[in-house]
Amino acid sequence: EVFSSMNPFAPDAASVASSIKYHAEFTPLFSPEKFELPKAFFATAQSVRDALIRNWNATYEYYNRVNVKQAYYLSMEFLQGRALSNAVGNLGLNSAYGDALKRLGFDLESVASQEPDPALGNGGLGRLASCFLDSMATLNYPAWGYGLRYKYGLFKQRITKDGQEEAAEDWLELSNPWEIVRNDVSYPIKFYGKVVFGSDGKKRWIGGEDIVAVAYDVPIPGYKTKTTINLRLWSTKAPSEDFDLSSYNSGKHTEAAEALFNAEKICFVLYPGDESNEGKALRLKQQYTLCSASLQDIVARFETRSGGSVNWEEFPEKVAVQMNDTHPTLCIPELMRILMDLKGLSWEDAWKITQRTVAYTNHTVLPEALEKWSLELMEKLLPRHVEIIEKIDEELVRTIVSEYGTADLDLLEEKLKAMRILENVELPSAFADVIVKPESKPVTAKDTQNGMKTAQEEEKIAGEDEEEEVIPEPTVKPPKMVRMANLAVVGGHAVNGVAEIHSEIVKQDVFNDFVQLWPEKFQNKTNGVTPRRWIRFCNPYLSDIITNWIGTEDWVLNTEKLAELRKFADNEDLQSEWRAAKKKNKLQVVALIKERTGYTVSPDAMFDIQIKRIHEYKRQLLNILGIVYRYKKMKEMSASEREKAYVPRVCIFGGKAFATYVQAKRIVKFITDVASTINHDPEIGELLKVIFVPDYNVSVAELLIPASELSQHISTAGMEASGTSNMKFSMNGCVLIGTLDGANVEIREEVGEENFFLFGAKADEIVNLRKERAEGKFVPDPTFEEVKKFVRSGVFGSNSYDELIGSLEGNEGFGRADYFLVGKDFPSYIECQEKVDEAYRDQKRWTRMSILNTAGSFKFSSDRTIHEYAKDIWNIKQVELP
Ligand code: DL6
Repeated sequence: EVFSSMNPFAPDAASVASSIKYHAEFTPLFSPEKFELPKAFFATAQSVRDALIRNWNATYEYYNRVNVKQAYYLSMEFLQGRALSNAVGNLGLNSAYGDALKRLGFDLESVASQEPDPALGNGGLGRLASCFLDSMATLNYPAWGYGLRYKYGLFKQRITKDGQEEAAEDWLELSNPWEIVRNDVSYPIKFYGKVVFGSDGKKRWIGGEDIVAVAYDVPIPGYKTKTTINLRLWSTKAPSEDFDLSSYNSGKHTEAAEALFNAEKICFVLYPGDESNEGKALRLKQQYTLCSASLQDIVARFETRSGGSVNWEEFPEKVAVQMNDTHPTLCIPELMRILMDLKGLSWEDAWKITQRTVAYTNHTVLPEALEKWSLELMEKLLPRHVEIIEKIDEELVRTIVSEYGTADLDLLEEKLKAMRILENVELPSAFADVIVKPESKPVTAKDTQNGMKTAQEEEKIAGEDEEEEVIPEPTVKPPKMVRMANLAVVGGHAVNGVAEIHSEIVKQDVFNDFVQLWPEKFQNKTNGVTPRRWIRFCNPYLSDIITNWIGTEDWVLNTEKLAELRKFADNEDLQSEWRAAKKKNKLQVVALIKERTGYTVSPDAMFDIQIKRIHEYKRQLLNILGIVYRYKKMKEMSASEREKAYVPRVCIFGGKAFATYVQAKRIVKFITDVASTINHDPEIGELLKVIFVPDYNVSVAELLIPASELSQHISTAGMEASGTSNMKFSMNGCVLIGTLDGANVEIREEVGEENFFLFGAKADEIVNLRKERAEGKFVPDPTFEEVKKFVRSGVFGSNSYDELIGSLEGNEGFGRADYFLVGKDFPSYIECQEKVDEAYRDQKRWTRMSILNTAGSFKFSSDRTIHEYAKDIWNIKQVELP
């Protein structure tokens, strides 16, 4: 038999089958005699990749030729999920691949399930980046993603009797069939060293440690288009001359390879623990590697596309750089460095170009998540960048002084404190004398030595006769820090939040001072998710129903069409088809739960799901305490009362707690303890089951979301920037219970308030509620006291959960008194859950709510979001390939 590659123009089952066989034979992953499932996956993926590469080449050949403006999306995370079904689906080759694999004795679904789920991300931010790539390609926008190729993905989560355990996720163990290593595309990256003046009078960054970033390209296909864009992931290695051959030959093997290890370890894991100084340095190295390699690559492409005549002023007309959160903020000083030190531009020109090129998306208002780096560390690691940042800070101080003047020094001081990029750092010398008020001039050790007195000393002198000697406290200087969010706001031309309410909070609270200066920079871009992966491919049963009732499959590209379902919301035929599809999806989850946890659950119970990172603000604790309360009430009833009062529920949790986030890990442990008590209680039976699905990832979400009936988005109002799983659930006909937070607000508006279960305090009440709480004015509802007491009574094992329950009360040693207001929202949550049961009992009403959720979800396609970024921030145009 002659093996040939697939015919790209007519990929029928026969040519696809021969291409798969070709790769099974010639791609040397497994021994040739074993053409079993894993090998079938690799061979199939390689064959699909051939098709992608053809389109990928055509795409960039064309972009190079017409020299279009291109957007570059820089992100530390891309949570891609499995690629095979997505690629085959986007290429429209489902039946060709399905039939071909059948001929070879396999089915597409089982082959696809062999693929490891690449977890190069942590949560919403990374998955959003991947949804954006899908939309950019689908909509034919010239775009490109840049990230890091972590050797290990986000950890594998195991659930044991002690709670969560983490293990390395070796997703590359059998290699990644999608990537193309570009050994010819590599850039030098420097750390440490020093800055000197070159003979031309320009600054030079020399010495230090040099590594190399190497490109790995992953083609990203659009849906029903030839456009295939690139996700370029950087891996790090040592320059070849760094291998110390003579040490090696003299027997010092480890020392000889030290430089290799030092370079490679940069890309070992996403978010390495950063409690140690080494951990912090490693994270900063990761961020700088991403920024430097990507910008060197972008600049090189700009130069190539410009041919012989490079006009740097045109750079922002050809390049838009989007920084996904603050992690890539070093792009700003790095682009400045490249333009000034390597391309010879003046500060003024480089600054104009940088500002016009770069934009920043904020994804969180949690103060602890707004990144700051120690100036000392940064000075060591990136000395040239610190000089540039200092100058940007100085220019900013000049702007603030000219805006606010020196008449009201208190006001000026307040503004400088809030807005400066450098924190706890003396004012640049040009301003020191102008602004510092005599009485607030910080007292330094030198001052006291020179005879100046501290305030305490002055007081002591005044009351010398009556008071005992007061020993002045030594002044501990707060650490000097670089505030990356401030740098991102100053250095970029646009700043956007990710949902309406979040963008308002960004404007009114987090960056309010900057809004006064530059109101035109601030925007909202409500997140979205790709309807390809998140309905069409993960929920084929529902997709077929939608297509049949709307009469076209166009909704996959034009989600506005989903609104047409509204007119059929009460149609009994649609309703029964809708329920049947949900049931089929639930059956798949029943099997998943059995396989992963050993528990058997009923597909007739309501599937109530909360899947997201485990975080106190997301309030998994509120959910599980609600379940505990329900359980307690059930136990107080007779069997018949119980059945009348409650709808059977399977409460499903999934999510990972960051390895060093102790409280989040306690929450995981508590959920699994509650699960094991309730699930083994014969009195309760199928009325209530609690499941923690271990190792939650994109593939698990693709199964759970289509099967969901109720999903929980119950963060403390004002704390969830947007949420994106809320969008995925709603699209899949799931009804949401939630607070007025993030994108919940807009989802509720779109699907109708009667189709959303709302509870809890509102964002603008939170500050006061916390204040009252701290002042001891909060009177907990009896239901809350009751549930806490029940937990402490030992029903869920010998653990007293002091740290968890204590955190809700502010007991000494357990942190801020119920900072996330679980106690405050508990009664309204319980009441709302009763309304959920009541609605679910009426299946017609429930199905109507479910249909109206799908129908109202059209706004939340990432296609809409990407159109908005393209128009309002990037200024790029759609370019269809000829
Ligand atoms: O914008 C994507 C996603 C939002 O949907 C979530 O609400 C938000 O929590 C998440 N933010 C982050 C940033 N974390 N940090 N640091 O993941 O972004």
